[in-house]
Amino acid sequence: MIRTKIEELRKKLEEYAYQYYVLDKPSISDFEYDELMNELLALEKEYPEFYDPNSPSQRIIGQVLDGFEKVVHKRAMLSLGNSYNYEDLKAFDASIRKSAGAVTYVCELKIDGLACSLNYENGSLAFGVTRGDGEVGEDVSNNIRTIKSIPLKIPYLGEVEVRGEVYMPRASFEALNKQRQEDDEELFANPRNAAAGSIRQLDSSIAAKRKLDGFWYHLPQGRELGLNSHYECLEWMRAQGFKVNPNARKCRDVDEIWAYIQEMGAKRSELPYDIDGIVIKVDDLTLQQTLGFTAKSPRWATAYKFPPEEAETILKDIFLTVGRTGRITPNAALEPVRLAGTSVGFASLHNEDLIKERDIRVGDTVVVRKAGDIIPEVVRSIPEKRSGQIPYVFPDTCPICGGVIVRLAGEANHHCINPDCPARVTESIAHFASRDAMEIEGLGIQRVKQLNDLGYLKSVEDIYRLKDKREELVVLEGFGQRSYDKLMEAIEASKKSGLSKVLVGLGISQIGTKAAKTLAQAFGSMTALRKASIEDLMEIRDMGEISAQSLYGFLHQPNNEALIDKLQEYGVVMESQKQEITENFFTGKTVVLTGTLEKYDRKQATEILEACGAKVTSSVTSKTDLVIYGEGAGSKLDKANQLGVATMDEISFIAELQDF
Ligand code: 1X8
Repeated sequence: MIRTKIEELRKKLEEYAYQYYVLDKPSISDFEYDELMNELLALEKEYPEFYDPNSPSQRIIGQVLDGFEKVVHKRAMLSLGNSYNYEDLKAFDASIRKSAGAVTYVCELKIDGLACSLNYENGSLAFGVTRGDGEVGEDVSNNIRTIKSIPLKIPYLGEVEVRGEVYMPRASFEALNKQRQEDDEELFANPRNAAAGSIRQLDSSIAAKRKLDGFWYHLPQGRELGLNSHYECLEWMRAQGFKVNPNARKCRDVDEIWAYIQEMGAKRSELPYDIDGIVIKVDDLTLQQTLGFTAKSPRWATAYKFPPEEAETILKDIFLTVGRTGRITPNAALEPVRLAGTSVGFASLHNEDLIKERDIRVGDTVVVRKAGDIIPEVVRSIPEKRSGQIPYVFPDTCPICGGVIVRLAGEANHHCINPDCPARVTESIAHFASRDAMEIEGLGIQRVKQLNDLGYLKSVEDIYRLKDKREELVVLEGFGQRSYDKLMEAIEASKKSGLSKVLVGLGISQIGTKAAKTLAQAFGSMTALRKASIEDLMEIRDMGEISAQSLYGFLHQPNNEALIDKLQEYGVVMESQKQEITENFFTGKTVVLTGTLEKYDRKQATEILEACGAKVTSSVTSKTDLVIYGEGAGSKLDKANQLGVATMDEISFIAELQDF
């Protein structure tokens, strides 16, 4: 029977995946695994009637969604209280001992990923949800299924929820960023951001390529399953096929906990994944229940946070970089040093004052730290290790164009004031092409610099002239027919980005994504915007005098006028596009608000809905699509129910809005 054959293959493949990804003990070769998978794929294609979302084939095929469904968590996903030192742990232990005599704790690693909830029914993965704000998360089942160590089937047949952390192993993270660098794509700051970005991909074939993993550490229904301790919960999950971190340990007092913390702290940099602390939980489930929860977190657990990791190294040089606006940032070139799992060779020094205050000199031995474990910074220098280093003098010329640099009174930053400074020009062009602006994929800063050096890209408008240079460009290093054609397609498509994207792309001081959207909606076209006075501009929501002056000044500066004219001539659309309202749940709906909402007053809620493309009316009729109700809603809600009009409470309303 075909059905039996398919089911056998699925079962075998899952067993092999378990051995490989959970136990780390592969029992067949990759080649044999691929053979079996191909056999399954072929059969499933031929017999689509046997489709199963939990077939191992779904781990690689993937699905494309329009958006994620919101899911209200059956039990809130709480955060933990924090501890930072031995005393904090003593206090935590004392508060527990008030309710109990001898207590056993379980200490575990705190994985730096994103918390998710897995829900099984009839032995199958039914859905997987992100933590979200703890109350409402997003259904990311398709992406969860691509994580090979997560069981799609489990022996237990009841309804059960398992919680844990989805993370990206360091090796996957490094490989991903390397690839992104080659493709001139924005890099992820750390494995956690990369994991979060991957789990929120609408196309799960992308998530499948991201090599995510997960550790599972919480079983909210432990007691209902007849278990007595958290440690037993971990064992139960392990027996069901979940990947449970092997470093959990029972501890009987604060000194044992402290020893565990020291031991894991020392092991931290060698782990193949990031951790940001240690979680300490009361082991006994009955005691957990007695202790209960505060509004925000369980009383029976705490998270010990590691202090930011620091390392000593030599400051080899201080060099300046110039941004799009001419702002100059001093940076430290360091003797590479390992810090929180990565090699650090550069750090920002922010500005002149910071260098002076910390008396940081070239050649010094310095202490570096990763602030929030993301951006490395120079914390201090160690003067005792100095041998003749002289105080740093901030240069008075731009390192790129050699022009004067100025620091205005009351400002922390120096600026290069030469508008033709090559650094400013290339950064401006790359900004115009960036994701927030015209979204021209393939025109990152490296490519812009290359084309600028060669004279092809001296200003933003030159972007739209590259299409006349095909023969010269396809022979350039790292280019070729295919990437040239792709770039030209992206450039052509960018012309239709619409007014708000153009406004962002022009890089006008004070005008960011949000202001640009509001302006585009209010004025509808560049022509109208150019005619507006400062007063007209100030009438727009959230536009203050400084933003209005900045925009007005920009639009009436002759060089900018010429640039905008040129762009228009090349076919860049400068009208606000209908699609500027990203199609969303509320678009096109007739909505009635009733009762008192907690988060917004009536006017704010109306503005938000209108910005979503909804029409807000006051009475419920058969034409009403949706009634959003708050506290104390009465007759309008009753009427909606009578007429069978859809209704929505405030939590779902807010959840729906979180998409944008
Ligand atoms: C968060 C985390 C917990 C654990 C590991 N990593 C985390 N990020 C664990 O219990 N081993 S518990 C937790 C939470 O309750 N917010």
